Amino acid sequence: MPAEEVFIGIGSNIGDSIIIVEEAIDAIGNIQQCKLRGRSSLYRSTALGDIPQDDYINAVVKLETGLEPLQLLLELQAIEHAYYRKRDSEPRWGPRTLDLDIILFGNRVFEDSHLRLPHPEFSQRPFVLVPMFEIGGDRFVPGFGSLSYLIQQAPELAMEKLEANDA
Ligand code: A4P
Ligand code: MG
Repeated sequence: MPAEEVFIGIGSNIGDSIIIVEEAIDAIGNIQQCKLRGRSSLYRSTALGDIPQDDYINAVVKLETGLEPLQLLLELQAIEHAYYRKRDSEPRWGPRTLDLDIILFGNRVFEDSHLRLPHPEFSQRPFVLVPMFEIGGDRFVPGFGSLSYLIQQAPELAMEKLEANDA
């Protein structure tokens, strides 16, 4: 299959988030035409945004996929739904059981009403940038700059990496 390298951001702050994120990583690895090529540690961080809510557990995975971006988005939404995320009743940036975002899809730049690539907020989110750096080291993201530069300029956010035995 002609494979593209994809980074997916995973977040949860409702329920047993550590277990939910670990199960989501397994589920992503089982999507058709997808091979898991790397996964970050889990990170706990203060919620970004104006709505007071619990801390998030976040991680990033790297995939190779033969799917097209919108096909992959549908697969990810099916996994979100499996965790009973009630999309219509949740405020934007509010608490969520499981949130899966496509961060980068190769070097594709794309925008329609369902999907924006790269993810519009990724460069401002330490809980995405730091796990990406952990998986793949520094890399240049066209139109944005290197991950190390982006990490330096991103807003500060209280964040800790969980060791394996914290789970
Ligand atoms: N969509 C467009 N582009 C993408 C993409 N690249 N990947 C569309 C995935 N989906 C994309 O998504 C709404 C729609 O975005 C989807 O139907 C899809 O077609 P959503 O997941 O329901 O998100 P939302 O809540 O409406 O807004 P948004 O901006 O996606 O919220 P976020 O960005 O997911 O933010 N703080 C910490 N510490 N950690 C977090 O993980 N997450 C959020 C939620 C807020 N604060 C956080 C965290
Ligand atoms: Mg989302």
